[in-house]
Amino acid sequence: MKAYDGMYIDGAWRPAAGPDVIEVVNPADEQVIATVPAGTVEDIDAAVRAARAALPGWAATPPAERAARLAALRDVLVARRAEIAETVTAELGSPPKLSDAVHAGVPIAVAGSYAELAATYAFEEKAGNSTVFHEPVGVVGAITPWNYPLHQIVAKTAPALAAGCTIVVKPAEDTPLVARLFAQAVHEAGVPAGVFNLVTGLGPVAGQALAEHPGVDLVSFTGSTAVGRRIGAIASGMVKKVALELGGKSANVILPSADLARAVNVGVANVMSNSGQTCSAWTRMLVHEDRYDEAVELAAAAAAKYGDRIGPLVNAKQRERVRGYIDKGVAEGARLVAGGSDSPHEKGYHVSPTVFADVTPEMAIAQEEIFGPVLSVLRYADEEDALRIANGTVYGLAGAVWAGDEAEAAAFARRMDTGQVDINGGRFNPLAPFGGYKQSGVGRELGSHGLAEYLQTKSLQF
Ligand code: TXE
Repeated sequence: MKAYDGMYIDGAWRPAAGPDVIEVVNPADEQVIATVPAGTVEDIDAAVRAARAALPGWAATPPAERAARLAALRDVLVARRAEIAETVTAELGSPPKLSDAVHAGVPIAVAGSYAELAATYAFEEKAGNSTVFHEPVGVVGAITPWNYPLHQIVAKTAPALAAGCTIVVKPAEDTPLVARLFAQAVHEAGVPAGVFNLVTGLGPVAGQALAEHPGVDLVSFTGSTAVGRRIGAIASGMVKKVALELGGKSANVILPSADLARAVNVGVANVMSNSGQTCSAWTRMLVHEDRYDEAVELAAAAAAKYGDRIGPLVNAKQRERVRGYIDKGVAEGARLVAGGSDSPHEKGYHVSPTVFADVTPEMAIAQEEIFGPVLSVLRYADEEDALRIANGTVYGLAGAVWAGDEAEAAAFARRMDTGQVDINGGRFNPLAPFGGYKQSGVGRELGSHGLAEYLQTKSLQF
């Protein structure tokens, strides 16, 4: 057990204002592996002051130099890749392969993409007789969740720094260790003091203090809808800018012309990966009634094959929440064809890969975000029915469409009320804007659209 000390504020590790600590638990064996300080209002205030003091200098730093720091940051993340993966495995419980490929690999790709974007983005443009300048919004307050702990921090920090903003990050209480590692990486990359600051702490204390701080110009939040609403209300009440990335209930629409086996197998893998703790997961599989039974069989077999290859959920609360949804699905009359709420594990917050058949669109398991390894398979009668079901939730974050040819799938995807759709499987693209329609959120992350969130425009007329 390690007792970590200090907050990264103004370019150095400073003692926390109060004595309280947060215990970090390994969800695979339920052992306490570390403690970190629980930040208070005073810590947040010190961090925001440091960010404000650093803002004029960083905003005036030429984009090429900001790009150089981001490239250096990417290089440090590459050099520390194994350490990142091990840290995420320890505090999130993800299998080592996933920790390397996704939890370390994706942030490296995103940091790299912003090193390039900072160098190439048109921070100044002409519009008729005007010159339009894209200037940094100011001090960013970032509140991040635990499900992709480093990615969520990098997806906010890299564009903020590229834009010329300074930032205070309050990471999730379950996963503060990789956040601390990231602060070290920022330091090693030569990012000037005060540009990036980290305060670990509880959401209702440190998170709330950050959202409410008058020195914060933009609040960027990823997490639950309930907290997102609260933060949105605080931010808009204070006329701050706000970006919210909330939940999802994404549809995986398998059209009759699709390669069914591939669509189902990739679809199951998408849901089970990271033990289902992915806001964009394709948790509703929509299959034509003629191929429904075949798809259910394939999905159950694919899920059973996963068995122990998925890690535990992040904590006991999440496991109870997911088990609750599984019990609810059974009570609502859905048919359990793989998994269930029992787990063969003695230790750890495990839930087996679970598949429900005979799910109807109004059931809770087809409407609400479960955030666990639980797939619902729904049947549709024709394309219009599929579209109605796909669009029939309050969410609109992501989705997938499979068809015999890409054009057919893309035509369907254009009619979906959702921010991102993978066509016949898709491929991860760090430049693709990511964010929600409807109640999945406000704003976009990644690529140039993600950078634009951290900019405000000024025009001069000549
Ligand atoms: O989220 P919280 P939880 C969804 C998912 C999951 C559910 C609950 O459905 O099952 O949310 O997860 C900080 N003021 N997502 O309870 O509480 C908190 O410290 C300011 C989807 O873990 O929203 C953490 O840093 N901040 C999601 C962050 O908010 C507060 C990823 C997220 O925690 C706060 C995670 C407050 N009052 C969960 N209360 C996604 N979209 O990817 C908490 N926080």
